[in-house]
Amino acid sequence: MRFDILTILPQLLDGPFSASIMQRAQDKGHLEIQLHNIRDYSTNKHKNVDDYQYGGGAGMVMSIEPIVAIIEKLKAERNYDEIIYMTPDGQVLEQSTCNDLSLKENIMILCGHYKGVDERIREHYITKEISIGSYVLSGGELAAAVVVDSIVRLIPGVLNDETSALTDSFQDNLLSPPVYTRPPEYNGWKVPEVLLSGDFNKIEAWREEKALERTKQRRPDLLK
Ligand code: 6GU
Repeated sequence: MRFDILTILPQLLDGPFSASIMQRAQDKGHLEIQLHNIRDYSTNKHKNVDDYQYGGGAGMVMSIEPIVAIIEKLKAERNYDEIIYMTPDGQVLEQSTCNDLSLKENIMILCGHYKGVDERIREHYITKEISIGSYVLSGGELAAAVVVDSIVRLIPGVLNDETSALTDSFQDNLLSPPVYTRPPEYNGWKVPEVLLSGDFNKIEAWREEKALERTKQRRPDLLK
């Protein structure tokens, strides 16, 4: 799977993709990530990538020309399954969207800044608009890292048994049950007896009960 990420701040994305599961996925050949600096495609002499908005008002708008230049260049090289725009007014990211996107081959992601991109980019190129929640970030880069991470861990072969995505919270609309490791007693705080029992059926039943209890308490919206 390949991601092309269009950004005015590529340095913000160097860290998230160069450790742990994301780095391993690239090393194993499951994943390729290319960062593209939109400023490199600016043709004006100051290398500007934004301009004042028509109609007035505070805040700059990301210009059409450099973004179209890079999108067209990339589209000429391969077919893209999705061209995603990261924006607080997009559709809020859900596990079901991550699952769908994990089946794609080539995804382009455009990171918004300032007041956002000229609307004509959205009308003519963008196939999906994603937000990661109801709050505002300074730019779409950190949100893009969240999107990529949530997708990459679903690509077959990226996770091993110990880190399997199948038992993640949200995969079955349930939060995960509590987990424990050694020692069985610390400071008088005991691990629930059933987990030490070796009775697989009882343990599974306990986990399901706790997952449901937790979901009812914390995220009743998931059960509807
Ligand atoms: Cl995708 N971008 C920005 N700037 N803020 C956000 C967001 C995206 N998702 C939630 N807040």
